[in-house]
Amino acid sequence: MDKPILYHIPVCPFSQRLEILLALKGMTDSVRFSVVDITKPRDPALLAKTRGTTALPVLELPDGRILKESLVILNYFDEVLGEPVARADPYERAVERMLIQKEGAFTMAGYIMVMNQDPDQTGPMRDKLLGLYADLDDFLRWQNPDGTFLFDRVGLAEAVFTPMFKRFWFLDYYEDFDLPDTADYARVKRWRDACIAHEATQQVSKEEIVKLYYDYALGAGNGALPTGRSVSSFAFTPDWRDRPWPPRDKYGPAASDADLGLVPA
Ligand SMILES: N[C@@H](CCC(=O)N[C@@H](CS)C(=O)NCC(=O)O)C(=O)O
Repeated sequence: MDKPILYHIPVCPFSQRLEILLALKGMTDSVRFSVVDITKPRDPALLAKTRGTTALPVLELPDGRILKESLVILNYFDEVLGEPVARADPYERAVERMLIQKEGAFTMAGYIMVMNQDPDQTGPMRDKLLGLYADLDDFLRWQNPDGTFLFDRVGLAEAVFTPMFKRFWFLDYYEDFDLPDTADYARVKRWRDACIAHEATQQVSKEEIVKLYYDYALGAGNGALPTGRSVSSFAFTPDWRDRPWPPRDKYGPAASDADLGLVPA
């Protein structure tokens, strides 16, 4: 039988949500992954399928129908592939959705912080993100104070948040940000660390995130080039494993293509 095609960018957190769900179901093979290089102009044939939008992931069903938006595709996969990961009880499913509803502001705060180029804004941005972590902590203490996950196992909320917890390694590296070791964050820290460690979420590593997102730390997102550079840190070649770790100080001298191992020195 023909498989649906998932057009995706390998390190994209929104795509990783779907990879986690498929891993939880043991059904990674039921989808064909088609890799898109974010540093190159988008293929017109794919643009025609998406009616001009460029954000990925995009799912193409065997009959040509298209679905966009990671949360939409996540729910679709959960409904059509194998046993549902979503909670069976309607109230619990609503609780799961309440937590998932918080992902947009959380994601935004972390990305704005890594891309920020004004050192005076670091403090307010840190406070904003800590406030959002505290809100997650409160929610988890409300719903499952003594547990690790939102419920008894990794579910949809974990599939949604874990890719962001892993992307926020770029805050650890470039902003020296981590959760304080205080009671205010203990519950969300337990959740975050267990999500990061779970076997179904191992599609990316800290080294990969830190190296690929160097350009974000200079304020250039989505494969855009920082001033003076000719190769994006998101380039597929040279492979990130063969490149050195970028400088941590995002306000210090910017690394060149050669410093980053993107072109021969
Ligand atoms: N709301 C979208 C966001 C997807 C998104 O921003 N994807 C990024 C990659 S991580 C992307 O495709 N960027 C390239 C572009 O928008 O052209 C979703 O959840 O699917």
